[in-house]
Amino acid sequence: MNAATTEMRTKAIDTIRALSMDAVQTANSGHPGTPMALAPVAYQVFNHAMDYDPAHPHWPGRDRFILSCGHASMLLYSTLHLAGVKAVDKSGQPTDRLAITLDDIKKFRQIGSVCAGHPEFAEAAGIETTTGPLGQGIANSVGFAIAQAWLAARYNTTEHKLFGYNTYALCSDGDIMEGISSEAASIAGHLGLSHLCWIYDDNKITIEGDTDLAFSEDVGTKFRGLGWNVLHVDDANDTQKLARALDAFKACVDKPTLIIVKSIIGWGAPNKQNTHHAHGAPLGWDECALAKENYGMPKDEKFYIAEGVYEHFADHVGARGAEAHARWQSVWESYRATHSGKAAELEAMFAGQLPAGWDRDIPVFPASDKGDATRNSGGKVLNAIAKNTPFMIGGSADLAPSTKTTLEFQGAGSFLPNNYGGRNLHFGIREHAMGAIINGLSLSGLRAYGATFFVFTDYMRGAMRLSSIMHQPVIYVLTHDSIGVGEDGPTHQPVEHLTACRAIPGLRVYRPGDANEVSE
Ligand SMILES: Cc1ncc(C[n+]2csc(CCOP(=O)(O)OP(=O)(O)O)c2C)c(N)n1
Repeated sequence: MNAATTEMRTKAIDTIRALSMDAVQTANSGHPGTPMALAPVAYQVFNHAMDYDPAHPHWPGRDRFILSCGHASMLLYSTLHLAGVKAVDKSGQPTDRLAITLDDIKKFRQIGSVCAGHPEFAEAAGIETTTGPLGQGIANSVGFAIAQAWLAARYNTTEHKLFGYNTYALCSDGDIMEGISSEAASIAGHLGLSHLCWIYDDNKITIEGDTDLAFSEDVGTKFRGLGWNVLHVDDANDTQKLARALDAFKACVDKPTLIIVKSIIGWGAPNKQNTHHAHGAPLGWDECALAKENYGMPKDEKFYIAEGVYEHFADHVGARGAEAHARWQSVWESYRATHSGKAAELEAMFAGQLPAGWDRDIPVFPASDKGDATRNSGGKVLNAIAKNTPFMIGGSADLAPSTKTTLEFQGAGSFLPNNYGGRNLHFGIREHAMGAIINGLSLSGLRAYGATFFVFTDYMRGAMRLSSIMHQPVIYVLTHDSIGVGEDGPTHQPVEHLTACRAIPGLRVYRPGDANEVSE
């Protein structure tokens, strides 16, 4: 790499930093320190690792990037802006407009800007999922990776590698501490999801201070124990080391990868870096100016983008992505010509539609005095719909025999480490991760469902709330909705759960009273 390229790379990275701190300072609220620290990581992943076409942000074969530490939202917004990611219209087609304009960044956290405090799915193309509640994004990423593995198993052919994409998730100490991430990492390791890469920002700082206050686990050893490929980068500013780690991720074919990156929060801000004061409050214009001086940028300019920075992104993520997309497009054209039936299924999926005839076998149940448990009719209806909706998958948190949610028709099968084509997912006893994973499946285009006893919605409410906020058509099948659950006793009696679910904004709660109400 020559000196001019290195200089431009540094400028590009520092521009992410400066835009982020200026936006936070202008809003007078937000989180400047982590975008400043992780700018090289976002730069490297987008420009040199991902196949992502900014001109077609909904291209189905794209690599995905999730910012799980959503409070660092300016990192994502700055990067998507500089990468020139295009806005999409209602049908997901790219337009000529930018998804995130400089004006949006200047109005960070203000009403009317797509740059909300935390990234909100569908506000701007390039935001693959809503994040903010720590742990959810990385757990979503497991759903993304399961979707990729499933789509590859079901639709790829020897000549047509339609689905080989990678999912990158950037996460913080808080993400890793949350219980949901252990559930999600455990199942990802068990399944050997090798297209999944978590990048953990090991900066040792959280809101209350140093992580020594509450966190002393050996994350690398833990993840190795969970079956992950664990890599280390000892300096977030060393893009060569980041590049090598990202290459090692791509070379690993049997495990998910965790890259543990040491960073300094608020890097470059002389009085605040490496302290929790850089986490969640504006630095102050004086400190911003000092940081810019350190970066070699004009210290009094705000929202400054040096000449050549946009072009640098266009020459890297833009050019790489356009090439990868063009290659994919020709594979897709050939697939459509030779596998028209399967291609039609995928087209419906890409368009967010249900296939024609999805409801044609929904049963009508004869009237009966005795009636039947709605979980039984629920299982029949679910099977009838799934049979005619080829891209519908789901499962239960180890309760399928009770929730009656096993897909039993021919060819359904189980999704297992050695069989990624199965349609029955076995989440294990991990309700919270199940909720986040089905969100990830849904965001990947699949129709997804998850099942457990109604009382255990307590264990996955965080994910259910996000399904609702993101308007994802996931289905939660919640059985044993009765205080009459018998000898299981009070721990298994859903008492307040109906009210609690109905209180989640936008969550549609149906409580069928008999078999035919299930069908309806
Ligand atoms: C589930 C959840 N609990 C609490 C918070 C509030 N919160 C935001 S950031 C943060 C911790 C910050 O530490 P870290 O994750 O290491 O991020 P960094 O300081 O490196 O930016 C907390 C507790 C949250 N966003 N989500």
